[in-house]
Amino acid sequence: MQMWRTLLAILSAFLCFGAPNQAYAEDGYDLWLRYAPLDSGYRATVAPHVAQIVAATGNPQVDAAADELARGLTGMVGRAPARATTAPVEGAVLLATAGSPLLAGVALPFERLGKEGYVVRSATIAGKRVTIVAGNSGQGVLYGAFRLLKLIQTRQPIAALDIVDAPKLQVRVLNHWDNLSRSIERGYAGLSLWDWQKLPHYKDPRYTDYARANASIGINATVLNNVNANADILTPEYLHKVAALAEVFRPWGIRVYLTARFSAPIEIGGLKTADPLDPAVAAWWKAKVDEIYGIIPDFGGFVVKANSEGQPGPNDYNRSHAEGANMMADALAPHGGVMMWRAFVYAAENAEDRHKQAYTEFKPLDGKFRDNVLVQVKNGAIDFQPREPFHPLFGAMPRTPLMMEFQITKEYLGFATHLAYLGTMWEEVLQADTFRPARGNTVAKVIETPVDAGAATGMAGVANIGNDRNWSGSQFDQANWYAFGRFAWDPQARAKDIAQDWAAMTWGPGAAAPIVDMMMASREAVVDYMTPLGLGHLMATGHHYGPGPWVSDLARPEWNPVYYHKADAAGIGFDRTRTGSDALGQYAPQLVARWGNLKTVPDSLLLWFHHVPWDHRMASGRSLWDELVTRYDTGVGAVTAMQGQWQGLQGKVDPVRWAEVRDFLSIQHDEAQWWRDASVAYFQSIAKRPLPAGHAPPPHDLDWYKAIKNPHAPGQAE
Ligand code: BDP
Repeated sequence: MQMWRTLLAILSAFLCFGAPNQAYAEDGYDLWLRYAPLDSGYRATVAPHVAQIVAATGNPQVDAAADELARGLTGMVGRAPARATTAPVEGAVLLATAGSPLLAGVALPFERLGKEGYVVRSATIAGKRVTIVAGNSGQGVLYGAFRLLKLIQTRQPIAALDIVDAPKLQVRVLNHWDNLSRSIERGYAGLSLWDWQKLPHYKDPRYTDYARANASIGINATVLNNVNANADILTPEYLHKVAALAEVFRPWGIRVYLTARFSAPIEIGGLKTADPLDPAVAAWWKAKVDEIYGIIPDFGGFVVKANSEGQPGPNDYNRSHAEGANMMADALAPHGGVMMWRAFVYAAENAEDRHKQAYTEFKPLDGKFRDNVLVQVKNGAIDFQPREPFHPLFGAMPRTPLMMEFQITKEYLGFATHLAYLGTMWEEVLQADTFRPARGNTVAKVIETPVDAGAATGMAGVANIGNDRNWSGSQFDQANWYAFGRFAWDPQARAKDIAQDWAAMTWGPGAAAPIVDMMMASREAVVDYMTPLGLGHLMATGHHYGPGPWVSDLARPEWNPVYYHKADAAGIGFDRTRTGSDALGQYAPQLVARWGNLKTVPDSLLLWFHHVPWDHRMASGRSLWDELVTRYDTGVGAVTAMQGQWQGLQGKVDPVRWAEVRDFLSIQHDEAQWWRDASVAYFQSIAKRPLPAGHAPPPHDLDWYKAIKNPHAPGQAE
C-alpha cells in the first residue's frame, strides 16, 4: 500500500512538472513541443494508433518527420514506437511521399497538396488499420507529422482522421535582425543564436531545435542577419559558416536567406559604385550570387533595406527601387532565388507626412518589378506601432507581389516583459478590407493571391528569438513566434484558435482556457496604456523603452513623438484628412468616407486621422480628454486583471515558469502605470483640464517623468 502511494506521488510529480525524461524543471526551452505525458484515459485512445512508425528512409525530411514523431510519442505515450521501413503492422503510422510503394492501392488527393501540403488519413491497408501521413514532398510529410503530433498534444480523437492542408503562402520567413557581433537590433532575448566564431565547425544542437520549432509551424525560410546589413556576410569566410547552418536546417525544410547591403560591390567588391544600371555592378552581383549557390545550393535569396534610415540604395544614383531590385533579382533568377525588397522607406529631407512616403514612392512602380521580387510591406505605414491602420499599399499595387512584414519582437509593445499576444493584432490587419478593387478584398486575400501564375507570395516576421533559455525572452512571447508561423501558413487563421493550440501545448490542456482569455485581451491593454484612441509612436528616443510623448528636439521632425500626436491647446491628433496631410486619400474611397468622418471613424483610429478638440463628445458620452484618461486607466486595470488570472493558475502549471510570468506581470504593471502617469501628466500640461472624477493624479510632476533615462535598455541599434 505504502509503495503504491509512493509510486503514485512520483507519477503525479511527473504529470505536474513535465515529461518523465526531464530531470530538470521546465524552463520554457521546449517551447510548444514539450510532449508531456498524456493522461491515461486519453492515452488509451491514442496508443493503438501509434504502435509503429513506418517510413522509407532516404529522404532527409521524411527521416526528420519519423524522428520527431518518435520523440513526441515517446514523451506523450510513454514508450518509443517500433520503427520499420516496410510492411505496416496494425496501428502503424505511415510516412510516405507520393508514389511510394507503401501507398500502393490507396487513392490520396495529391493534386490538392501542392509542393508542401499534406494529408493525414486513417485507412486500411492490407487488412491493417493505419494512419497515413503523406505529401508530394518530404517537407509535406514533415508538416503532416507535426499536425498529427499537434492533434495528440491538444487531445483530439485520432481514430478517424481525414485532414488535407497546404500553406497559402510560399515564403514563410523569419527575419533575424542579428548583427555579426551577435547583438540583436530590437532583440530582447539575449544574444544571436548564430555563433559565428565557432561556425562552421561547431554546430550547436540548439540550431536543430530552432529548426524543429520552425518546421512545426510551417516556417520554411530564415534570414540570418540584420536588415541594417553588414556586407561581410557575403564574403567567403561567412558564406561557409552560413552553409553550415543551411545544412542543419535542410532536413527541416528551411532555406537560408541573407540581407544584402546595397553598397556591397564597393565595400567588399572594390568597385567605385553600386549603381544598379552600371554593367560592372550587375556583373559583380551575378558572380556573387553564383558563388553563393556554389556554396549553398538551396540558398533562398536576399532581403534588402535600401534608402531607408541611412542605408544605401538605388536612389543614391537616381535610380528607382524597381531598378535596384530587378538588377539583383536577375542575378538570383537562374537559381530560383527570391529578392525581398522592403518598402519601409522614408527619406531624409522629405516634408511629406511619413505615413505617405512609401506609397508615394512605390505605387508608381506597380508592375515594374520582376516576378521573383517580393515587395515587403510592414503591416502599417508608420512602424509596427501597437495599433495602426493597415498599410495603404495593400490593394494599391495589383501587379506587384506584396508580402506582409510583421514584427514578432515587441519593440513597441513593451519588450519581453509585457504580456502582449500579437495574434489579435495580426488578425485585425489581415482581415481588414482594402476595398480594392472592390469590397471583400482583405489584406489576407491580397497577399495570398499571386499576381500572376509564376509570382511569389510570402510573409515575413521580425524574429524575437535569442539565446535565452526560453528563446523569446519570456514564456508568453513564444506565443508570438508560434502565431506568426500559423498566420504565414494561413493568413485567414483566427487568433483565438491559434492561442488555444499554443496554450494547450505549452501549458497543458487543463490550463488553456484562462490563459487564452488573458492572451486575447492583452494587446488591447498595451494599446490603452501606451497609445490609446489611435495615437502612435510616443515611445522614448532610440531604445523605445517607456514613454516620451514630450520629445521634440530630435534632428528630423518624424523622429519626435510630438510630430505624431500634435497635441496643442485646441486638441490632439494628426489630421490626415484632406484638410491635413491627406494620407487618408491613399486608401479606397469607402475608407476615406468612413475614416474621414468624425461620426463614423472608430475610436481606435480617431487620433490617427484627426486632430480633435479636447471637448469633443465621444460615443461613450465623455469628452475626448476624459476618454483619454479613462483609456489609460483601463489599460493599467487590464494588467491588474491579468495578474489576478495568473494568480489563479498557481499550482495548475509548473512552478518555475509560473513564477517567471508572475514577476514579469508585476514589471508590466509598474510600467503600464509609468506610461499612464507620464502620459497623463504630459497631456494635462497641454489640455489644461482637470482629471475626470475617480481618476488619480500622477504621483509626480511632469519633470520627474521627463528626467527618467534608461541608457542601458536592450536591443539598441549598433
Ligand atoms: C524600426 C526599428 C529599426 C529598424 C527599422 C526597420 O526601430 O531598428 O531598423 O524599423 O524596419 O522600427 O528597418
